[in-house]
Amino acid sequence: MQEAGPGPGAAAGMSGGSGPHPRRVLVTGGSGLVGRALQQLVSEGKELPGEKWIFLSSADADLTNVAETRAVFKRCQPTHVIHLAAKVGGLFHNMAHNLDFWRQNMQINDNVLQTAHEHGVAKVVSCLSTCIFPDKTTYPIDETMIHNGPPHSSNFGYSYAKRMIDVQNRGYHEQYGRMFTAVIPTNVFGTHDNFNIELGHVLPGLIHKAYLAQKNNTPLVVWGSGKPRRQFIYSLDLARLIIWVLREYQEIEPIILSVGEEEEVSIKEAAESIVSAMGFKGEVIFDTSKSDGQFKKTASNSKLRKYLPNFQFTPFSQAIKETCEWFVANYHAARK
Ligand code: NAP
Ligand code: GFB
Repeated sequence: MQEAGPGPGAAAGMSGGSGPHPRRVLVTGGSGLVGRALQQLVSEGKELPGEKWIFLSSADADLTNVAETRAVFKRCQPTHVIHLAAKVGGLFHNMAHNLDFWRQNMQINDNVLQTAHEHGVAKVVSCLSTCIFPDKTTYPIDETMIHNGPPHSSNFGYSYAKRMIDVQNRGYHEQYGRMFTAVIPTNVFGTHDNFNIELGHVLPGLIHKAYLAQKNNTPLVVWGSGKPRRQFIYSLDLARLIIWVLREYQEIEPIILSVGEEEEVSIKEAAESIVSAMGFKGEVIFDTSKSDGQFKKTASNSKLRKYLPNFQFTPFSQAIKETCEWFVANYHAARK
């Protein structure tokens, strides 16, 4: 359990927002990709005076277990919760374990939301994902479309579990007036990601593979055709937006947190950015025997832009460069 006490300065450009002070903000999943980005911002002084931030890992409590969930809430006494903890994986991990993704995420989410309710937590911000939207849809996707049809078959377990958070949030608000809301990030990447090639997401997987290809003088193998398209958000940008949601966003309905549609890139283009950032000079080949997964899930960030028209995302090439440099410098400590 990582704790950050009252920081040296107020969060830049953030008002106090709703809820009691001093705040005790409990971050479930605090040791993961997004959690570590939040930790970095808080350690840089983004918390408000008098706030205490507590970052959990599964070592502090297995949140699929209700007794452990209750015990850690009792210990931490949070006033606010950022709920990131989840069984998370890339396309190939999801395809192989849809039931596990369903069961574990359903258990985690029900335990965290019900325990937060029992503790009278003032606000919970949970996480959905742009990959949970209906596969057969019009574009761009927006927040109103979550339940308009089945998700892509590759990750139906994860997708349905995540959709239930939206149902739970509405239930806790309708029945108990709880301010339980959610964000819908697009594909996230950054330092402290899961760089495991079999289980992780595409960008950390390609960064790890490029590192090994360079070291072993072998080709870089990109799985699939490279044609699918994705919007990628840098974990530090997502963390900045999540802090804003915690303090300012007052809707129960979820909000998409993504770069604009115009920032969407193909997997091939993403691979080229990684090749450039890693300085890889070898051959790049596409293994089309591997699944492409969902072709696209182009999401609109116009709701976010209505609130934050001037928010600046880190340029993709800069974020990729920072992530690659971190991975090379921390190869032995990185999750892989
Ligand atoms: P991550 O790097 O895999 O981290 C997952 C976090 O959840 C870790 O802190 C992990 O703890 C914790 N956790 C997993 N199972 C747990 C359990 N049974 N009990 C307690 N803690 C548990 O995930 P992430 O990428 O940061 O994702 C954070 C949130 O963003 C998730 O809700 C995810 O669905 C959502 N999201 C992610 C993406 C993406 O592209 N990464 C995109 C959209 C939405 P340990 O460190 O101890 O394992
Ligand atoms: O990030 P990713 O695994 O998940 O991306 P999704 C998969 C896409 O990248 C497919 C291609 O088109 C793959 O063929 N790809 C190329 C690779 N090389 C690689 C590689 O080395 N590793 C991986 N993983 N892919 C996930 C959902 O979908 O999106 C999850 O399944 C989650 O539930 C996540 O929500 C955000 O973007 O396809």
